[in-house]
Amino acid sequence: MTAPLDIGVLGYRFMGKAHANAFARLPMFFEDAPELNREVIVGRDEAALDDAADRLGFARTATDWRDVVDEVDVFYNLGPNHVHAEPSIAALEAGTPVFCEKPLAPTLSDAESMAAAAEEAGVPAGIAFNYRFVPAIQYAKELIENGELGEIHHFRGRYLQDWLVDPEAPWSWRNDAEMAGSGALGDLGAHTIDLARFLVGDVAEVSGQLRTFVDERPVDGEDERWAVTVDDAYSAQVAFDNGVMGTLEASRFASGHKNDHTIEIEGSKGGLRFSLERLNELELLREGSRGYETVLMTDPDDPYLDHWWPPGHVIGWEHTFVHENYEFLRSVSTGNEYHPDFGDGLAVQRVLDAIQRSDEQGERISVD
Ligand code: SOE
Repeated sequence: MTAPLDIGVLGYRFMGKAHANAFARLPMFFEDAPELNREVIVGRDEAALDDAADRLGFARTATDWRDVVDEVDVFYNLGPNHVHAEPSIAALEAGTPVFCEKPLAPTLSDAESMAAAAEEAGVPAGIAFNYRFVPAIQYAKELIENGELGEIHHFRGRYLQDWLVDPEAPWSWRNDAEMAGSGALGDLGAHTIDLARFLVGDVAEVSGQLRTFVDERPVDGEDERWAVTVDDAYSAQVAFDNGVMGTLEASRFASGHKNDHTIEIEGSKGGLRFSLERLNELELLREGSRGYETVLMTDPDDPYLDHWWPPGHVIGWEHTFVHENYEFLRSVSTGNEYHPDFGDGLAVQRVLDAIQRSDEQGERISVD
């Protein structure tokens, strides 16, 4: 019998909860998932850490990631973007597999160092592009690979939220270029670009536009306003290596849209449409059909669905984290390759960087 994997997690807020939920669900629903010990949770605020350890089921806490990265079997980096590089590289240098939240880093050069460290370490290094693990997206990939949509012509992806449309919404690290790298572009656009690469192929050229609508925001609990140094929204026209045309967009100012990630793909034989707000469905145009039909993705032979409920019993956003953790942790225990990995994270980062440069230079930019 193999020993359980000791898990160490940096970060206990939104993403900490999403991954801890996945750790708890895995033994219940995925019989062949490796056994886990939720060993240690890392952060700076001891009281908040104790509370998080209790709620999320971790055995102990630590206030310095340096004490943890070489002690555990897997290191999860779920902190803000500016703490992705140093702890992840240290863990990889200690030979510890790493799973890191997206985008890979605030800057292209940090992302390059992280991908190089992963290459050198030769252990699994995954990035949390969880939307690959929506059953409808996996099914879409199968359809495209089997040629059922024919030759792909168009990719359209937009990720719309509205939590910053109120100018009095408080400042956070997500509004700061040093800590976040970029705004809607890196936080939301990274997901769309990953799906574009997963479903359609690599991006060769971009023409991008970034915009900040509110330049400063109130700091919670203080009588001050701090500058917003990232984009609130971006859009880009992209050309894929294989000739596919694409348009991408993300915003935190899209009134009425809460977490609306939409993908549309058209090919010579058919098309598909996916919306995260209806994640159990895929709209499909099949060859010879006059219009789109809505397919409910809850049958046991749909990707991952045999682990959950009887047909028609829908799943949610949190299940994408269970699926990605299942695949990643199995790659840790079996030694099989995991994707998306740090190489995929770096490829996305190159596109993010090119879109930003294209906006700054006012011209179309080649991704390499
Ligand atoms: C931002 O609001 C956010 O939480 C992103 O950081 C996540 O990656 C996305 O899945 C949902 O929205």
